[in-house]
Amino acid sequence: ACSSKYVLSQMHPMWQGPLAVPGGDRQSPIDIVVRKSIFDSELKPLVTKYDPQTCQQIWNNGYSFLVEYDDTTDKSTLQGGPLQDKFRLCQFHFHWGETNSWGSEHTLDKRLFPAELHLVHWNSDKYSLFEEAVMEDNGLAVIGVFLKVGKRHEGLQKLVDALPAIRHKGSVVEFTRFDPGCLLPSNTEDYWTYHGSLTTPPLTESVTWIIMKQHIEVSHDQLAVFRSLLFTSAEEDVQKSMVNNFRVQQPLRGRAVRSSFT
Ligand code: BO1
Ligand code: ZN
Repeated sequence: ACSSKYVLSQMHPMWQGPLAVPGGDRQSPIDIVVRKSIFDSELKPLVTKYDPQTCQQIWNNGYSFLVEYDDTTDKSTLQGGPLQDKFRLCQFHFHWGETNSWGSEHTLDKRLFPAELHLVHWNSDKYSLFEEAVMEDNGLAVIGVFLKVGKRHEGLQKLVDALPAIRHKGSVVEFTRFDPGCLLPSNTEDYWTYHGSLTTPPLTESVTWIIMKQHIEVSHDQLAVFRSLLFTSAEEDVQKSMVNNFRVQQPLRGRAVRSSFT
């Protein structure tokens, strides 16, 4: 076994260089092998209480676009499911591919989806800031939702309409009154859960992942607008399309993936 607390992660084309990251035994994303997941009757339905008034801004961070929420109070929270504590929403973002054949970070029996939504929450019962929670075992909870190509998603369209204003890395615009609950599938009772990590630096192993069984549908045109974003800033002379912003799959290393359904 590796005795060092730190391992060198693989070089990632979008990261600045190789990074020393904690652990290595519970990294994300993973392939969910459906027939190996373990039904747990103790897993409760998710309880999301999202206040659209806490929505603040949307920005291009050079890796994805982030919709950020005011997380100074418990106004937008996640409870229940596999969680003992209350978690506060701080942001959501997506990962997607250059075509509809891939783009998700998690996979189901090796099946790829064109995109994946991540709703990021931190434990406000135990910690007072994201920065504190991100270092801790039970610090974060991220909901993952797969996107499939089909009919246009009405809720997503308000977001899509804001994207041309944040085409370049580093651009930010005000974005308010967006209810993140509109991006959840109708059935939030069925999900898989496992212990993992953030999928971009700092890659800390602080995340309870909750992956929804039901996907949401978005149109090809809506995903095309995601792909019109840029990894590059306005100052750079060679523009790079923001596509394939997902991490490669990580080994399960004996972890259990539990399901809330049979
Ligand atoms: S993900 O959901 O595993 N893809 C993921 C990966 C990285 C972060 C969040 C979620 N990073 C952090 C940044 C912080 C920032 C926070 C909330 O997101 O490291 O600086 O405050 O936006
Ligand atoms: Zn993510």
